[in-house]
Amino acid sequence: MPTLGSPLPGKSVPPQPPRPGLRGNYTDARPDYRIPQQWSHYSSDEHALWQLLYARQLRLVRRYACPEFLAALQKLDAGGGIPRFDSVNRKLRRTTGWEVVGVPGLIPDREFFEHLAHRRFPVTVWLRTPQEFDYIVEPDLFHDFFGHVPLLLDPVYAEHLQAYGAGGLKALPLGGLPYLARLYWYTIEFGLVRTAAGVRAYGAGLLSSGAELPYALLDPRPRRLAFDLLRVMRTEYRIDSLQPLYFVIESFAQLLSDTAPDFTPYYAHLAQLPTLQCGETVAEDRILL
Ligand code: HBI
Ligand code: FE
Repeated sequence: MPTLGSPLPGKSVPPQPPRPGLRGNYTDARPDYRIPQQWSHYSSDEHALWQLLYARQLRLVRRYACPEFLAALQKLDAGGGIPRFDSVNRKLRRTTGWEVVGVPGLIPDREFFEHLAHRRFPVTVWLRTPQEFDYIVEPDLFHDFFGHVPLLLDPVYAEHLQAYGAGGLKALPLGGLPYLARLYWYTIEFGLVRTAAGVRAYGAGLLSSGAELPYALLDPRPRRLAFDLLRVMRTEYRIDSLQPLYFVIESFAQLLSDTAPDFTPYYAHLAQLPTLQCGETVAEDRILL
């Protein structure tokens, strides 16, 4: 008689969520955590909620997002309701070779990096509830799609994200994961970029947030530092509050070139340096107003 929890003979163990308490349903996920989007299962209320989230964010991104994001968002034309991944993928594939794959939510780092390294972006298939309109703890369909997917149409950003995934797979055995998680946080999630019109947002956590997008660009409280790869990889971050610190790149080309070298020597160097809390300052910091 198999003990509780062990798979029945011939049945494989379903992929486990990376931590307990996550909302998504992982039981039917494939070994690489993909699940079908099942677009026909979304209710009219969910499509209506998507339209409201999209309309609110569109007003904000027009003022605060980088031009590359705005141009890509227009191409995706996803404001009318929850987009179909298969039709978005036809556009993505012919533009930068990327595609989105449905997942139940957060997935373990290895599988996440594996998808990015093969130009597949994992997008959560479930949408937040109306009560979570302004803030949600876990990344949902709106955060992942509205925040992360448009810039996959930008060739330089798309190349960087694939290189980031490949770097993640190399980092796993080297203990580089915490450093890469910080890099992801301060760029892909909360990054700012200098543009001809001034500093603008490219990070998905900002672009999909009603409150943090204007805060990141207008509020005098957070510090905005010039991007410095090792400084970013030394710096802790907080996941449950508005960020006290943002990093500003000059361009996606700079992000791509600064992160192009092999990181192995960086990990050895970083292991010797004290971790910085997000409120700390070091002498080399270039503070941008
Ligand atoms: N899983 N679905 C999903 N989406 C993410 O953004 C994500 C993840 N797993 C791990 C992860 N991000 C972070 O650890 C990155 O820093 C790697
Ligand atoms: Fe995200």
